Amino acid sequence: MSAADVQVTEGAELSAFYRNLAAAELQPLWTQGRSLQPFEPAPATRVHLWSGAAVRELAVESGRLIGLDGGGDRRVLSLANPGLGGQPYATSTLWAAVQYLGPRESAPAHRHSQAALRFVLEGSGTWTTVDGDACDMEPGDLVLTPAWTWHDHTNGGDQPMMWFDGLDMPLVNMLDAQFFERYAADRQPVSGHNLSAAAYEGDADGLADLARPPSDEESFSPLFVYRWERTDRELAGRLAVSASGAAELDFVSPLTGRAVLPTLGCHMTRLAAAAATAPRRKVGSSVYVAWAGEGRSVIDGTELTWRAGDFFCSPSWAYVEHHAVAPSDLFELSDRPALEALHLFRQETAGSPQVIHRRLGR
Ligand code: 1HN
Repeated sequence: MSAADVQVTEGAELSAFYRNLAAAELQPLWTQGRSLQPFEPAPATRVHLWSGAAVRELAVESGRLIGLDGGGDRRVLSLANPGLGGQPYATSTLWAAVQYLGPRESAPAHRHSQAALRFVLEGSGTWTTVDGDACDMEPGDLVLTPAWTWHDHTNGGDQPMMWFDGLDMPLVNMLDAQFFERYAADRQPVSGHNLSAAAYEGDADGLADLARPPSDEESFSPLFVYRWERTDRELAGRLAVSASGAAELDFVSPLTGRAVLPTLGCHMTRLAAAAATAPRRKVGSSVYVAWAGEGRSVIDGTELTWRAGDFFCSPSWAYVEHHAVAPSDLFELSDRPALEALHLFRQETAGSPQVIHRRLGR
């Protein structure tokens, strides 16, 4: 028997072996390459920017064309990352969307395992009721609807209302941990207005790093609304004493000093004109709302040019640096608390700005 014959025999034997593996629903590790164990995160999430003007126009159109009674409970347009194969997710772990609620409309009460938060973009006269607490929503306010809290939105005014929705939906769904329940009536009873704000809205509570040690008792912040007026004041105070022209804060529970929700973190960056943040990378993804100003961000070598109203995202382990052209505020939603809880979080800062190899945006 020649060497060639042996190889043919081995080849046929191996082919049969691989067929038998497949038939037995087994897969060998040795054919997978590095895809299962990359040397560092290799996210499918792509760096992407959604024009705020374009999103706004389509959200307004959805208000004209789509009723709230047509199923879905909410009139929501999700930011769909082009790297995620048509899934309605902004990143592999974060749902991000714009919700439109017309004058005198209300979105019915429900609850779900997925935790949610809102960053109000425009409008007035609307409140979100969270477990009986009717929280007024004004532009720049952050409103929490933690996992399994009843919530409904009511627009009692004459203006349309738009806000940014962030949910941990991809993460909770991938863990097969999602439950959903409709409330028996359209709206839940209101036990009072702005109750959590009255109880917990101390001067800088929930915005500063608190001296009090974290407690394990609460999984989410008991303060459901973080008013823009306080956020703005706190950022202004920090910027006034900042040598770099950048001021940052985390939104935290006034009770524990921990992130507002166990799975979702919120951060705000204020930049003076011409100021920049150092290139930083972290495990986990983020979605940014350009709340004020204009500037550019470099993410993994891609430069995004943004102005107030735009949305963009960063994948896990991508270097991110922000440069302001005009005085700017960036709201950031991230999955950081989930990664920290699982002891998977890492971050690092680079010494020099990134080399730009691609430009996206305006
Ligand atoms: C939800 O409950 C809201 O309450 C918004 O406003 C968006 C997206 C998916 C699932 C539930 C809301 C949502 C959502």
